[in-house]
Amino acid sequence: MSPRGAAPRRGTSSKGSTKILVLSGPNLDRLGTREPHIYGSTTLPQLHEGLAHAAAELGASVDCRQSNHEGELVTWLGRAGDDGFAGRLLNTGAYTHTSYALHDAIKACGLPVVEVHISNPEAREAFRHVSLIAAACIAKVAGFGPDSYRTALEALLRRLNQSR
Ligand code: CA2
Repeated sequence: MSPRGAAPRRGTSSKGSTKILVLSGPNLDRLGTREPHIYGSTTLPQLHEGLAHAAAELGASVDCRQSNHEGELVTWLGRAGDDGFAGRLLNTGAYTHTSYALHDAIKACGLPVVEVHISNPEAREAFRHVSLIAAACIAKVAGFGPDSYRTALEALLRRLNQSR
Protein backbone atom coordinates (compact mmCIF):
# COMPACT_ATOMS: atom_id res chain seq x y z
CA MET A 1 0.00 0.00 0.00
CA SER A 2 1.21 3.57 -0.73
CA PRO A 3 2.24 5.63 2.30
CA ARG A 4 -0.56 7.99 3.37
CA GLY A 5 -0.71 11.06 1.14
CA ALA A 6 1.70 9.61 -1.43
CA ALA A 7 0.63 9.51 -5.09
CA PRO A 8 -0.39 6.00 -6.24
CA ARG A 9 2.20 4.10 -8.32
CA ARG A 10 1.76 4.59 -12.10
CA GLY A 11 -0.96 2.25 -13.39
CA THR A 12 -2.61 1.75 -10.01
CA SER A 13 -5.80 3.24 -8.59
CA SER A 14 -5.91 5.27 -5.36
CA LYS A 15 -6.74 1.94 -3.62
CA GLY A 16 -3.51 0.46 -4.98
CA SER A 17 -5.12 -1.95 -7.47
CA THR A 18 -3.71 -2.32 -11.00
CA LYS A 19 -5.91 -0.62 -13.59
CA ILE A 20 -6.38 -2.28 -16.99
CA LEU A 21 -8.11 -0.71 -19.98
CA VAL A 22 -10.19 -3.18 -22.03
CA LEU A 23 -11.19 -2.03 -25.50
CA SER A 24 -13.46 -3.81 -27.96
CA GLY A 25 -13.90 -2.65 -31.53
CA PRO A 26 -16.53 -2.63 -34.25
CA ASN A 27 -19.64 -4.82 -34.04
CA LEU A 28 -18.64 -6.38 -30.73
CA ASP A 29 -21.55 -4.49 -29.15
CA ARG A 30 -23.71 -7.08 -30.97
CA LEU A 31 -22.08 -10.05 -29.29
CA GLY A 32 -24.57 -12.70 -28.19
CA THR A 33 -27.13 -11.71 -30.83
CA ARG A 34 -25.81 -13.53 -33.93
CA GLU A 35 -23.37 -16.26 -34.96
CA PRO A 36 -23.28 -17.96 -31.53
CA HIS A 37 -21.40 -20.89 -33.14
CA ILE A 38 -18.49 -18.49 -33.70
CA TYR A 39 -18.78 -15.91 -30.91
CA GLY A 40 -20.83 -17.68 -28.21
CA SER A 41 -24.00 -16.41 -26.58
CA THR A 42 -22.51 -14.10 -23.94
CA THR A 43 -23.37 -10.43 -24.50
CA LEU A 44 -20.71 -7.73 -24.19
CA PRO A 45 -22.20 -6.30 -20.95
CA GLN A 46 -22.11 -9.84 -19.47
CA LEU A 47 -18.53 -10.28 -20.63
CA HIS A 48 -17.56 -6.94 -19.05
CA GLU A 49 -19.26 -7.85 -15.78
CA GLY A 50 -17.43 -11.19 -15.60
CA LEU A 51 -14.15 -9.46 -16.31
CA ALA A 52 -14.74 -6.92 -13.54
CA HIS A 53 -15.32 -9.78 -11.06
CA ALA A 54 -12.22 -11.64 -12.26
CA ALA A 55 -10.14 -8.47 -11.97
CA ALA A 56 -11.37 -7.78 -8.43
CA GLU A 57 -10.44 -11.33 -7.38
CA LEU A 58 -6.93 -10.65 -8.70
CA GLY A 59 -6.60 -7.30 -6.91
CA ALA A 60 -7.05 -5.31 -10.12
CA SER A 61 -9.74 -3.29 -11.84
CA VAL A 62 -10.88 -2.95 -15.44
CA ASP A 63 -12.37 -0.12 -17.43
CA CYS A 64 -14.22 -1.78 -20.33
CA ARG A 65 -15.22 0.24 -23.40
CA GLN A 66 -16.49 -0.52 -26.91
CA SER A 67 -16.51 1.62 -30.03
CA ASN A 68 -17.45 1.15 -33.66
CA HIS A 69 -15.14 4.04 -34.59
CA GLU A 70 -11.45 3.58 -35.38
CA GLY A 71 -10.57 7.15 -34.33
CA GLU A 72 -12.19 6.75 -30.93
CA LEU A 73 -10.17 3.57 -30.28
CA VAL A 74 -7.00 5.44 -31.33
CA THR A 75 -7.83 8.29 -28.93
CA TRP A 76 -8.51 5.95 -25.99
CA LEU A 77 -5.24 4.08 -26.65
CA GLY A 78 -3.31 7.34 -26.76
CA ARG A 79 -4.71 8.54 -23.46
CA ALA A 80 -4.29 5.24 -21.60
CA GLY A 81 -0.93 6.12 -20.02
CA ASP A 82 -2.05 9.55 -18.83
CA ASP A 83 -5.31 8.02 -17.59
CA GLY A 84 -3.33 5.83 -15.21
CA PHE A 85 -3.69 2.40 -16.82
CA ALA A 86 -0.91 -0.15 -16.39
CA GLY A 87 -1.83 -2.17 -19.49
CA ARG A 88 -4.49 -2.86 -22.03
CA LEU A 89 -6.48 -5.69 -23.55
CA LEU A 90 -7.52 -4.99 -27.09
CA ASN A 91 -9.98 -6.71 -29.40
CA THR A 92 -9.93 -4.46 -32.45
CA GLY A 93 -12.49 -6.60 -34.32
CA ALA A 94 -12.20 -6.32 -38.10
CA TYR A 95 -9.87 -3.29 -37.74
CA THR A 96 -7.28 -5.90 -36.72
CA HIS A 97 -6.94 -6.76 -40.38
CA THR A 98 -6.99 -3.22 -41.82
CA SER A 99 -5.70 -0.57 -39.42
CA TYR A 100 -2.16 0.83 -39.47
CA ALA A 101 -3.53 3.67 -37.34
CA LEU A 102 -4.24 1.25 -34.49
CA HIS A 103 -0.81 -0.36 -34.89
CA ASP A 104 0.80 3.09 -34.55
CA ALA A 105 -1.40 4.02 -31.56
CA ILE A 106 -0.39 0.85 -29.70
CA LYS A 107 3.31 1.47 -30.35
CA ALA A 108 3.15 5.15 -29.42
CA CYS A 109 1.62 4.59 -26.00
CA GLY A 110 4.40 2.37 -24.63
CA LEU A 111 2.14 0.36 -22.34
CA PRO A 112 1.86 -3.43 -22.68
CA VAL A 113 -1.05 -4.46 -24.90
CA VAL A 114 -2.45 -7.96 -25.36
CA GLU A 115 -4.36 -8.65 -28.59
CA VAL A 116 -7.55 -10.57 -27.83
CA HIS A 117 -9.97 -12.42 -30.09
CA ILE A 118 -13.02 -14.46 -29.26
CA SER A 119 -12.67 -16.65 -32.34
CA ASN A 120 -9.42 -17.91 -33.84
CA PRO A 121 -9.04 -15.60 -36.88
CA GLU A 122 -6.28 -17.76 -38.36
CA ALA A 123 -8.66 -20.69 -38.65
CA ARG A 124 -11.19 -18.60 -40.59
CA GLU A 125 -11.33 -16.69 -43.92
CA ALA A 126 -7.99 -15.68 -45.48
CA PHE A 127 -8.52 -11.96 -44.88
CA ARG A 128 -8.56 -12.64 -41.12
CA HIS A 129 -5.17 -14.37 -41.17
CA VAL A 130 -3.29 -11.07 -41.15
CA SER A 131 -3.14 -9.00 -37.98
CA LEU A 132 -1.74 -5.51 -38.50
CA ILE A 133 -1.58 -4.96 -34.74
CA ALA A 134 0.15 -8.20 -33.62
CA ALA A 135 3.68 -6.84 -34.03
CA ALA A 136 2.89 -3.93 -31.70
CA CYS A 137 1.45 -6.17 -28.94
CA ILE A 138 3.27 -8.21 -26.31
CA ALA A 139 1.04 -11.26 -26.84
CA LYS A 140 -2.15 -12.61 -28.34
CA VAL A 141 -4.97 -14.73 -26.90
CA ALA A 142 -7.50 -16.06 -29.41
CA GLY A 143 -9.99 -18.83 -29.91
CA PHE A 144 -11.25 -19.44 -26.37
CA GLY A 145 -14.59 -17.71 -26.92
CA PRO A 146 -15.40 -14.96 -24.42
CA ASP A 147 -12.89 -16.65 -22.03
CA SER A 148 -10.10 -15.22 -24.22
CA TYR A 149 -10.55 -11.90 -22.40
CA ARG A 150 -10.23 -13.45 -18.94
CA THR A 151 -7.24 -15.58 -19.92
CA ALA A 152 -5.55 -12.48 -21.35
CA LEU A 153 -6.31 -10.47 -18.20
CA GLU A 154 -4.77 -13.11 -15.92
CA ALA A 155 -1.63 -13.39 -18.06
CA LEU A 156 -1.22 -9.62 -18.38
CA LEU A 157 -1.53 -9.12 -14.62
CA ARG A 158 1.06 -11.86 -14.00
CA ARG A 159 3.42 -10.12 -16.46
CA LEU A 160 2.88 -6.72 -14.83
CA ASN A 161 3.49 -8.14 -11.34
CA GLN A 162 6.74 -9.78 -12.53
CA SER A 163 8.05 -6.48 -13.83
CA ARG A 164 7.42 -4.52 -10.59
O1 CA2 B 1 -12.81 -13.15 -32.92
C1 CA2 B 1 -12.80 -11.94 -32.68
O2 CA2 B 1 -12.84 -11.50 -31.53
C2 CA2 B 1 -12.81 -10.94 -33.83
O3 CA2 B 1 -12.03 -9.81 -33.44
C3 CA2 B 1 -14.26 -10.54 -34.02
C4 CA2 B 1 -14.49 -9.61 -35.23
C5 CA2 B 1 -13.82 -10.19 -36.47
O4 CA2 B 1 -13.93 -9.27 -37.53
C6 CA2 B 1 -12.35 -10.53 -36.24
O5 CA2 B 1 -11.83 -11.12 -37.42
C7 CA2 B 1 -12.20 -11.50 -35.09
C8 CA2 B 1 -15.97 -9.44 -35.55
C9 CA2 B 1 -16.83 -9.07 -34.39
C10 CA2 B 1 -18.28 -9.14 -34.81
O6 CA2 B 1 -18.98 -9.73 -33.74
C11 CA2 B 1 -20.29 -9.97 -33.86
C12 CA2 B 1 -20.81 -10.89 -32.99
C13 CA2 B 1 -22.13 -11.19 -33.03
C14 CA2 B 1 -22.96 -10.55 -33.91
C15 CA2 B 1 -22.45 -9.63 -34.79
C16 CA2 B 1 -21.11 -9.31 -34.73
